[in-house]
Amino acid sequence: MRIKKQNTDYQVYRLLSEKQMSGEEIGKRLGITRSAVWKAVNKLRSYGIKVESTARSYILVDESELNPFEVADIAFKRLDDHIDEVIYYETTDSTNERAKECGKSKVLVFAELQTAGKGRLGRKWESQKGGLYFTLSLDPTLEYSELPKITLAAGVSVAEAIPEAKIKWPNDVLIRGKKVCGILSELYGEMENPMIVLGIGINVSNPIPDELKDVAASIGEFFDLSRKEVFDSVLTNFGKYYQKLLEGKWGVLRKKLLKKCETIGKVVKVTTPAEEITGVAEDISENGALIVNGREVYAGDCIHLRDSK
Ligand code: BT5
Repeated sequence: MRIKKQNTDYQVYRLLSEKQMSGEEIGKRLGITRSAVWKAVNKLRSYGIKVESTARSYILVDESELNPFEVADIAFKRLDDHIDEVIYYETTDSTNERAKECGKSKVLVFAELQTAGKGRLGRKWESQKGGLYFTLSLDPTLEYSELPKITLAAGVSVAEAIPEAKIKWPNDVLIRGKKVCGILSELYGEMENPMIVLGIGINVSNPIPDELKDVAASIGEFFDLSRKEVFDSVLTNFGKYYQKLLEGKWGVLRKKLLKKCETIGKVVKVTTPAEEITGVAEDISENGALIVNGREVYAGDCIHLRDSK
């Protein structure tokens, strides 16, 4: 299902999410007839959204869970100029694949569950119902060299949305050592003019398969947070930090990252396509790289071996 900012049903949802309103008032505000309002309300109901009607007004029954219009509302509010269409799936293979297929920027693809969720290097991302799985198709003017910073900005955005959360460089968010979020940013399109998608998977209340329980967890095992709360906070944070990146203010983000990143100060083993580097993770550079033994590393699998002191 596709929701654009200018869709009447979305506009009606947005007004009703602020306060109850008569059909006449909604019609006036949106410049449409009362019968068009009624049609839009029925469309919302057909998606399972509870809208009560009294003699005087329509009332949106407050939902603590996410529905497609709530996803769109949060995306449009929090990412403002950066998203103007939301594509919502009950089930899809991978939101990153769907976003790439769109071939345009300013789109957020969201799924309740993924049948072929992807990690890096062809690995699988378990995506059962109860988690958050979404992908942002980003500004086409972004240089692909910004990719590591975008992944890190997303990590900080998630880590700041969850109590106790820490970042394990480059793309994991952990609570008490267990992975609750993974991030996969990808380049696609033409070589000379690549586009960027940013995929985020967060375990909120989805079950974790037995074989991953030693390394992974859902937020719900530690904190009582709804998907709506987590989604809203993550997008609020990302909206802020993405703007900083577009303005070239990486320094602000780097400071936030250093506070949340538990990789710094550890002896690590980083495996890149070219080599394996073992040493102390000293810092995150001005370019968004991890500095290990004085060398810049932009991407790779990282294992924390021990504290350096
Ligand atoms: C990642 O890869 O952590 C990136 C995950 C990105 C997922 C999002 S969901 C929305 C969007 N659409 C997609 O298809 N993907 C993105 P990596 O660092 O390679 O970690 C993968 C490893 O994490 C697996 O090999 C497992 O060990 C572990 N893992 C798999 N599913 C997990 C889960 N739900 N929670 C925690 N760990 C998991």
